[in-house]
Amino acid sequence: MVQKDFLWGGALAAHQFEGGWDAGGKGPSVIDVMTAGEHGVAREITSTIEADKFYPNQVAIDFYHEYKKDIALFAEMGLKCLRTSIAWTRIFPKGDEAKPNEAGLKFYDDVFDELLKNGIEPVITLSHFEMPLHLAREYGGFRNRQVIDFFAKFAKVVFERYQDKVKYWMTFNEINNQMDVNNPIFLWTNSGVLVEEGENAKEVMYQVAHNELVASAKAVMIGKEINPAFQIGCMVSHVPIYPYSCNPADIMAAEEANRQRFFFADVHVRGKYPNYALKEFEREGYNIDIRLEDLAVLKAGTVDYVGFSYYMSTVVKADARNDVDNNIVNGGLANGVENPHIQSTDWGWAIDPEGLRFTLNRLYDRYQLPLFIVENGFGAIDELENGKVHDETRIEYLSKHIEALEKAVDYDGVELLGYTPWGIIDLVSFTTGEMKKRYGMIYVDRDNAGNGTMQRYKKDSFAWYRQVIENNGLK
Ligand code: BGP
Repeated sequence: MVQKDFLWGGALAAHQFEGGWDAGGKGPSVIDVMTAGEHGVAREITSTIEADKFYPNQVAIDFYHEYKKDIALFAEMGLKCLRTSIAWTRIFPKGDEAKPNEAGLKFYDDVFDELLKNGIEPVITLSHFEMPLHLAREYGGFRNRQVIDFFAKFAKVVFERYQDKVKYWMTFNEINNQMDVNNPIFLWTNSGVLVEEGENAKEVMYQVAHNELVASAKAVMIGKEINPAFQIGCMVSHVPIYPYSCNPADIMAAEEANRQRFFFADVHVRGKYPNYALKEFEREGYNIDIRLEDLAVLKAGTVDYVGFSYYMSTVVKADARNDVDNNIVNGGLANGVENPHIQSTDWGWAIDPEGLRFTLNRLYDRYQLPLFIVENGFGAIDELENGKVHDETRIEYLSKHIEALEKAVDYDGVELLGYTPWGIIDLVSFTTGEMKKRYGMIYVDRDNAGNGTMQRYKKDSFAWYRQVIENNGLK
């Protein structure tokens, strides 16, 4: 049984559900120039917004205009918290303005007030894949140290404005998935960076990562000064990488691959670079601009908790190393060495509830900080029939993951703040830009091409989750 004040909730990200991409003075973000792809077809990053292309995040599910109705549904479900993000471009439309955009600030005041009125605590990510496009195009995104200051200013403005409404914050969403330099969408959406011809992608990534880690640590310092009661966490995607066999070579290959996944949280939590990374810079001859004053900032701005997403696990085999190196993160992991013991979703993501318990133990052992599962879920095709969606497979997926987290808390003694399943209401998929990859407990009538009534329907999982929350867990 989890503790009484356990934060059962749901997770969303501004660009995937708000819509209103140019409403209330909002500027374009890096995600607003990403077209819709589909499974196996990559999303295109266009240089401007082109009239003949479809950009699914522009309207998304139009929470911007429907927020009161949607929050009423979240309240009916009994959510104790809602994890979402603030669109940086609502507050600073271009990113480098002297003054914030009042209409954008007011929108989140209204949303947070509505949530609080309904007994739902907002849990907020500062940057979930949507930095201002202007900062990406004109400044080179996080390649440029000036962007550290723009981010710090954005953080200061929102911390000050919402200090009495929000306690739990996270800096950058899944900051570690940009380690997968083979898929350009990760570096682009995290940092506003595209690798150019002739550049060493990994070296670029580490430079950008350094600047972003400094920006995150600065935000933590600023936040703590504004309100010492703030709880500010990092947010990483955690995909445990299992050795294929007990062959020591496989074990070591898995260890090395896992380290790549841990790198970002290691810095966020410990406030310094791990030796394995410094050795890699030396070995590979990477020339990273790390200044003395940065080291002091990293040390002073460590996080209070570790927020993470968990969807799947993967497998490493020493003699398949080259393939694995190309597949070491996130969506890409779905292409890793197949695990004969587990099944996958339609999108090839391995379904591994036991892996969640393993992850919780691993992260807790490594960091000795409270953890927060801020994403977990089952992306699937749902059928709406006579206003109903019978999503038993989702219920089964979530039940097994909740069982695993309960075991980690109850039996293993892991400190866990809460659980917010991803996409509590259907929204645009990040990796593919589709609507048909659905996670929600509330169905939204909208298809991949943007057609549909936008009407909301409760899926079977809606009532099931309400019961879980009411019981404070599975009974
Ligand atoms: C994580 C992101 C989310 C979300 C989720 C599911 O990587 O933080 O933004 O979208 O994965 O991924 P997808 O939407 O591609 O199925």
